[in-house]
Order: sequence, then C-alpha cells, then structure tokens
Amino acid sequence: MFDTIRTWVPGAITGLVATGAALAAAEVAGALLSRPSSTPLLAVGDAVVDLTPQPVKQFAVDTFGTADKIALFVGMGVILAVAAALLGVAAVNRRWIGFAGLGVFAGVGVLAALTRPDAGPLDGLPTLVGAAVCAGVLVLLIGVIARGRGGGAGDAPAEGGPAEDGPERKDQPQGFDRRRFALLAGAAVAASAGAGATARFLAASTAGGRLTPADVTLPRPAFPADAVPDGADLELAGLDPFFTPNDEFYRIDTALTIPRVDASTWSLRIHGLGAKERVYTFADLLDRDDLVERDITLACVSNPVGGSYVGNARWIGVPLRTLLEEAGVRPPGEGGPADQLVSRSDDGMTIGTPVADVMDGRDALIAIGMNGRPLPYKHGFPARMVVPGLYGYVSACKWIVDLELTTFDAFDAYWVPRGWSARGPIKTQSRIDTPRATHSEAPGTVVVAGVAWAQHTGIDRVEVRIDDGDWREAVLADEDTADTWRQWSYEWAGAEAGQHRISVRATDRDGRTQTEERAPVAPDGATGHHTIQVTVE
Ligand SMILES: Nc1nc2c(c(=O)[nH]1)N[C@H]1C(S)=C(S)[C@@H](COP(=O)(O)O)O[C@H]1N2
Ligand SMILES: [Mo]
Repeated sequence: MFDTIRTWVPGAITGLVATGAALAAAEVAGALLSRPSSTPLLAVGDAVVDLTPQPVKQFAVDTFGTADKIALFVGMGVILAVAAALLGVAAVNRRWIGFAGLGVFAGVGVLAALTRPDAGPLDGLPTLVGAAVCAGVLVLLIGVIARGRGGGAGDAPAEGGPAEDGPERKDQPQGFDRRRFALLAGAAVAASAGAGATARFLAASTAGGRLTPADVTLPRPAFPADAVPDGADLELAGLDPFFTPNDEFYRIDTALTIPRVDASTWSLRIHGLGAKERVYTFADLLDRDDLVERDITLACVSNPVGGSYVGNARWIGVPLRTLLEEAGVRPPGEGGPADQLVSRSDDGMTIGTPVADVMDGRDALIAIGMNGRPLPYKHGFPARMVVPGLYGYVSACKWIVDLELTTFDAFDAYWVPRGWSARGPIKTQSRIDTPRATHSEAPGTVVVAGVAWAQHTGIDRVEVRIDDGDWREAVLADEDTADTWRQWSYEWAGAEAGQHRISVRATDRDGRTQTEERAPVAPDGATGHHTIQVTVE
C-alpha cells in the first residue's frame, strides 16, 4: 500500500515530464518544418474549434467573450495534465497503459493535424516526434521507478541497481533510486525548456527577409475619402469614438494563433467559373493607381443586441469589382455563371459572398490599410476583404489568399454547415452607449447617446423611449457616409428618481424600422431593441 502511494507521485511526475518533453519536441519539429499550426496543441485546439457545436460555441463566447481561445487552451492544458499524471501513475505498474494512452493522444494529434483545412502531408510529423520523445522519457523514468521496486516486493532492494545506490539506500528502504529519478526527470525538464526556447528562436529566425506590417509604407490612395464632417463625432463621454482605434477594434476569427503572413511571398489568386486566372502580389496591390480610401463600419453577425462586435475604420484598398473585372468576371445579372465568390484565407477559412453584391457598385475592397496603417496581423495582414452592408462572416475574409468564383449551390462556406445563413446582409441596428446600466444618474437632464448602423443604406431616424412613454426622436450626428455608423444623442429632461428603462430603435433609409421582436444571433443576426435599466437617484 505504501509502495503504491509512493509510486503515485513519481508516476504522476513521470507522466507530466514526458508530456512536457513531447510538446517541446513537437514545437521544435513544427518550427523546423515552418508549420507551427501542425503542432499537437494548436492542431487539436483548431479541430475543437471547428467541431464544437454552435450552442456550445455560443456558450463559450457568452461566458468568455473574446477570451474564449485562452479558455480553450487552459481547458486543454488541464485535461492533458490530468490525463498525463494519471497515465504516468498507471504506467508504473502496467507500462502498456502508459503507451496505450500515449498512442491515443498521439493518434488524436496526428488526425487533427492532417485534417486541418490547410494541412500538408508532413503535418503529422511534429506529433509523431513528440510521441517518440515522450515514449523515450517514459521508458527511462519508469525504468528507474520499477528497478527500485524490484518487481513489486515493496522492500526488496534493487538487484543489480545502480552503483550510487549505496548511501541512499537506508533513507528509502522500499523505494527506488530517488536521486537518479530526480536527476533524469530534471534533465528531461531542462532539455524540454531548452527545446522550447530553441523552437521560439527558430520561429523568430525564419522571420528574416519577411515583409511585416512594420516594414510596409502605405501608398497615398489615388482616391482619398472625403473629410469626415465635424459633427459626425459628438465626442460625448461614454460614447464610442467615430473611428475605432485599431487596437480597440473587435476581433472575431477562428485562428488560435494569429497568422503572421509574410507579405513578400503573399499572393492573391482569382479563378473559377467564368474567370481567367489572375494572381496579384502584395507589391502589385501597392503599385496600383486605383487605390481608394473608404470609411466602412464592420459588424459581426454574432453581435448580440447592444453588443460591441462592431467597429468603424478608414480603409485603404483596391476596388474588388475592378480586380474581378480584370479576371473577366461578369455579375450574374449580366450573364456571369457564378453567383458566389468564395474567399479563402491563409489559415484555411472559407467565406462566401454574393458576386452580385460585390459588383453592384458598392465599395467592396481588398483592403491593405486600416486607419492609416497597414492592416495589423490580427485584422488580416497583408490583405482582407471588406464589403459594406454584409456581416463579416460572409464578406470580411482576413489573411485572404484566394478568390474563387462558384455558385451557392455548389459550395457551402465554413459557417454555413455550422448553422449560419449562407447570405448575411447586415440588419439595421442601434445601441445605447451612455448612460451605462451599471451607473446611476442624477435627476434632471440625462444625456442618452449611442450609435446606429445600416451600412450601405444609411440611417434615417433614431428614436428613444423612456419606460412606457412615446418614442421620441433623437438628434442624429452628421453622416459620414451611408456605409458608416451614425452617432445619435437624446436629452432626457426631467428624469425622476427611481428605476427607468431606456430603449432605442433606428429606421434606415429604406424605411425599415427595427423590429421589437427578439431574435438570437444565429442564423442571420440578432433583432430587437437595445434596452437598458438605469437608476436615477
Ligand atoms: N480568415 C478569417 N477571416 C475572417 C474570420 C475568420 O474566422 N477567419 N471571421 C470573420 C468574421 S465572423 C468577422 S465578424 C470579421 C471580423 O473582423 P475583425 O476581427 O477584423 O474585426 O472577420 C471575418 N473574417
Ligand atoms: Mo462575425
């Protein structure tokens, strides 16, 4: 019994050390192959993201917000650590359990790596290297533990044990050679740490000769955006600024590590139904004389009513319609055979956009600049799509590398089998930014303010309702363009002490007023009025 307990700790340590060594070795292999996304943790994490059913995903997003990826890694780490420790304990008595466990985990890692949409034939290798190292460490450490136990008789001294047994023997009458175990385990941990550092170094050193956002000087666009009217930004405390700074811009994607695409080797290919193949390098895009600058508000379909997955930026890019025309593409209305434009990203995302929409004259862009800077890595460097009036999941492909002309009948893009509508025009929305529900306000006049958006249509009217009162018109800030959100404010005079409810609704230029009816974000965007409770005291 004591013997059993005494082997638990070294068994668990063995499992953890071997697993750590496996992950470190896999990192090195991934870095040598320049395929960091093929390492087991990232590949399995990616697979989990892809396979998670929509309700669970929604729960994760609701609970963790944009920290959902960190939560995923922590969760995977805990599961792996617990499994590693248990398998280590089991392996002390029955080695095969340890190796069977290792086999199962390695199998999952290889399978995940090879089934990623951007997988290459060697992507199973990092996991296999890790598994081999793991097996080696297991054999070594369990060997030390088992030898000391002399085949199970608790207090039997190790026959033919290592020479250094002598002095320590009396401290551990029924044990194994702890010093040797500690030395080997320590060496394995040190080697793993060294390997991890080497992997980092390798990854960084392959960065030489790369073209990064910091290296890019954006050209002056041939067609700059008009100046934003002074009155577009009300500059009220608590109200989102008219332009969302890049580092505050919401980020939604499935990438567990942000793709760091090298712009010096990047290219964008256009091909497919009714298209002559065209390939553009990043230099081609920078050199063009038709770069435009446009203000466009981006919104995510999974933005709940009142949510913050919406942001406004000044983009620089190439008109997508022109690129398609250069490839000979005609919109379906003019006899073109393709009705869907599928964009693919460096990380294997697919996004389907109606060809008719991107060719109808709206400012659909292959964007390379965001608020005066090259795109940040997390927003799609070196190039992404931006289409006014469509949710991001059907238009805003980041790290874009490929545009294929096809049909909606022939192909479902990534989100479609996951329960999202194939087409995602943005729904007219409005949001109260101030007051905050958590603040209490002094009686008298309370300034209520927020934003409303109906990209590509424009906002015509915003109304506010206090408690069960009448809808009252808010004052609209000056409009920048129909493609941007519009701030509004409302002076609520005579606010009396107590609990109050404030609601907002917008009407767009097509005369559509937001419905009160609440709909969830799936399949094609939330509806309902943003309503907050405030305390006046
Ligand atoms: N490669 C890639 N592009 C993507 C996504 C993604 O998961 N991968 N998500 C899309 C979604 S759902 C949205 S709302 C926008 C968000 O863009 P942002 O992160 O720059 O705000 O990117 C779109 N482009
Ligand atoms: Mo989105």
